[in-house]
Amino acid sequence: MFRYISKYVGGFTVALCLGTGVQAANWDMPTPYPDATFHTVNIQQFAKDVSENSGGKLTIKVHSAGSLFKHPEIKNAVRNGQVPIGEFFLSLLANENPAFGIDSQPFLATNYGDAQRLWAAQKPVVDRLLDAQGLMALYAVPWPPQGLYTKKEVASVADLKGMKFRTNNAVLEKMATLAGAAPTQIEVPDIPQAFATGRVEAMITSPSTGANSKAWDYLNHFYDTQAWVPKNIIVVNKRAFQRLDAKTQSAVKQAAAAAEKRGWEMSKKETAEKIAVLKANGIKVHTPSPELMKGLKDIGAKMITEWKVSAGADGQAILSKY
Ligand code: PCA
Repeated sequence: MFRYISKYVGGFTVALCLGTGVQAANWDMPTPYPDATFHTVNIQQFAKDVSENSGGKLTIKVHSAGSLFKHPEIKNAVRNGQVPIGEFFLSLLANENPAFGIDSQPFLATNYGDAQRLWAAQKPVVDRLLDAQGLMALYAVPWPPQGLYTKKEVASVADLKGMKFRTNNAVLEKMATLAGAAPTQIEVPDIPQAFATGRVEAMITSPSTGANSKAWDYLNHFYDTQAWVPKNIIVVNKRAFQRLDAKTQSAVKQAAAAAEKRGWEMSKKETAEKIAVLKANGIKVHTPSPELMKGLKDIGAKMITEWKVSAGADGQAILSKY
């Protein structure tokens, strides 16, 4: 005969299974992205692996599409212990410290090999900055290379002038501003509505997000600029992690390592697959004109020069290692 009691400790539920001495934890995990997103699919597998690896001692319930916490709140929710674990777009933290935003700098790392090297250079700094906030990174997975989506055809950066431009962090906001566009921050689940109501008319994102947001319903062109390869990161609250017994901790770490490996492979596969989906649904997929590429790269060059100044010694350490 077992009696279960549930106790709300620091924002998450710990179920005590009395009579066996077994203590199981249930973690709620917010993510900003919808269920069909490959990152979310990967997280569901991660959660399953954690449960299996830990012999059921830890279960993770994924709350997708910003349903538990909105994207901008997720990091602090984990930091404050409102939830023990969460996912967010790493470069969303660029306004906190430029080191978080290096993977969203236009044309610095534009393919998976470079993205991997950049992550190796960036990780020690990210780990240290997160540690100081009581957080620990479990793993990071990139989105496919970022391309430009527009309603109207675009031959050069001059054509972006005045366009209402959807952004997802301060780095892209800067880029849009330098291009003469009018940036508006919009979360992924809100993209279709923002286009449909005319709040925006262009965006830079992956083939994944374009296809999953059914871009063909509200725009016509995709320019395969392969401009950067930004990452999502999964972080835990250190105190919550330390409350797990050693075996469960290593079960989590093992599942995280597998998720990182699997996620990078999923991302690589997504690129061609989702470009094909865009095409099949009538989006015109363009190789960007040399003029458009030159204009975007000039903006990238300007941004990295400014980034170096603002990122200081950490920035220098990342770039010289990269
Ligand atoms: N999709 C997310 C992050 C980058 C991407 O490809 C977004 O558009 O916000």
